[in-house]
Parts: sequence; structure tokens; C-alpha cells
Amino acid sequence: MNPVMKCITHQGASMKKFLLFFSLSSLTVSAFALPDYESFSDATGAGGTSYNTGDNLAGQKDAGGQSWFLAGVPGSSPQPTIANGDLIVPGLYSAGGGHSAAFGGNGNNARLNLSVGAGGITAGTVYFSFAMKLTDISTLTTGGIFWAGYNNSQGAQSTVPNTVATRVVTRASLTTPGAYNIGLDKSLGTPANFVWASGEFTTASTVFIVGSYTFNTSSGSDDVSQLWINPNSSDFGAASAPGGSLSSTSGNDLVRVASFTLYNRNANEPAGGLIDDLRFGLNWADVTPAVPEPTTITLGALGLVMLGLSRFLRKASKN
Ligand SMILES: [Ca+2]
Ligand SMILES: [Ca+2]
Repeated sequence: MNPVMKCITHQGASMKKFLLFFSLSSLTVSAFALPDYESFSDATGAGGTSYNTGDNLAGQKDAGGQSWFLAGVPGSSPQPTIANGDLIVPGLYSAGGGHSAAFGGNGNNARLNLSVGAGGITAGTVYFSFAMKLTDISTLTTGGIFWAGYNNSQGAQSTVPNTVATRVVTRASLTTPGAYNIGLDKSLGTPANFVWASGEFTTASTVFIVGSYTFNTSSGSDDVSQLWINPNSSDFGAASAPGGSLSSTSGNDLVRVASFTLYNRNANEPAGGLIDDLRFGLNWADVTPAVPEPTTITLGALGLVMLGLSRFLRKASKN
């Protein structure tokens, strides 16, 4: 083959490789549409449901197109519902909208599909975050029970999802009456292996939670769960996760992360609780978006005023 032909052939092969890479990249992008954001507010304008106060959470479809399903024994109640009011975390961006999700007690469970397809996420790290407020902790024991976490399946099912990782657990404070602690259990379910943060909270506390699950490939039990409790707002939107998290490797790995479940599964979980601004992403920044700086808002508002003024003047000059 002469050098020119060889060069053209080589370029053709490179182009094919590039096109293949490009199409695979596109596939990857479409299969992993995270981040997801659930503000529990009226999503009818975006093709979702209305999230009215008192409605069941299962059956709602959010503005991103993701749906909540009932996942538990049919007929069991109560199930998570839509509550009035937002939870506010200082410094964290929220779309507001006036609603949150209520859970608590022993009943049924609501599961939200992540926008990753049933094949889920099987590598790397996947983060969630939400604001939480426990409104009735009279049922908590000092042993602790989980009530939220990642699951490996999607859609509805008639049994309680029990393959759960990065479990958020709460317990009655060992020392302070009327207070509770927040902890982490990767997937084991044995209270002796729960890891607890030292902070004590009450029914007056709104707490910001970030959780993660990291897949590792050496064994079926080497994946790592982490939990950040009220991370510093100066780290919101940071390029990498800050230190200071709880960490747990107790229990089997999940094959995939495909959904998130909010549970009413045990009489010893909080009798009443709220969560809001539930997010999922493949990095820390995606689940910790900061409120835009006031200067940005001011400049943006000023820009809109100037735009309006110029349009007005243009229109006036034509008259
Ligand atoms: Ca909300
Ligand atoms: Ca593993």
C-alpha cells in the first residue's frame, strides 16, 4: 500500500473508532442521566403529578420524570405521604414549592427509581442527599433502626425491599432524654455494627444528610458506605467530598444501585419524620448545590431590569 493510501485508510479507521467512541459516549450519557432532584412539589407543569398535601408518595411522578412506587405488603399502612411545608437547609439551593414527604411507623414503603434504568449503577460512587426533620421520636429505641437507603430494584413490588445499602439509622440518645442520634449501616442490619455520629438532635432540628455508596472490585463485601451529617455549607458544591463522614463496610455489597426507598417498616423507626430536597448524583457537588451568591442574584436581576428597559426604550422610539 502506498503511503498516501495507508494514511487515508488509517484516518478512516480512526474516524470509525472516533464515531464508535462518540456513539458509546452518547449511550453512556443517556443511560446515566443523573443528577436527579426531587423537591416534592407540584410537577404537573413538567408532565409529573401534583404532590398535594396528604396524597400518597407512591404514585407521584416528579419534574424529572422519575416515579415513586409502593414497595411492601399490599394493604399495609400507613405509607409515606406528601406533607405541607418545605425543610430549609441554610446555604443549600432549594426549588421550594411548599411540600415535603412524611414517613414514620410500621406500614408500607415508597421507592423512587433513579434515572439510570433498571440496570442501575454498578461502578464508582453514587451520592444521595436530603434534608430531614424527625417530628415524633417517641418510638425510637437505643438500638436504632434504618428507614432510608439505596435499593437494587425498581418499580412496585409486594414484599418489603430488604437489599438496602447506605442505610440511614436513628436511635434514642443514650444520654439525653428527648434527643436522638443519626448513624450509618452499610447493609448488615446488626445494631452492634451501626456507626453513630456524636451529634444530638431533637424534634426541632432540621438536619442535612449526604450519603454515598462506593463500588470496589476486590470482593463481594468491600464496597463502602459513607454518611455526612450537617456538612459545612462552605463545602456545598465542592469538587470533591469533604472529610468528616461516617464510614461503614459491614455487610454484603449491592450488585447495583437502582432506586432509593423511604420506609415505614418498623414500629421502632421514628413515629413521624419529614424529608425534603432529595437528590442523587455521581459526585458531591451534584447533591450539594449552594444557594447562588446574592451578588449573582442581584446582577442577574439588574440584567433583567436593563433588558426590560432597553426593550421599553426600543418600543417607545418606534411609537
Ligand atoms: Ca420541598
Ligand atoms: Ca465489591
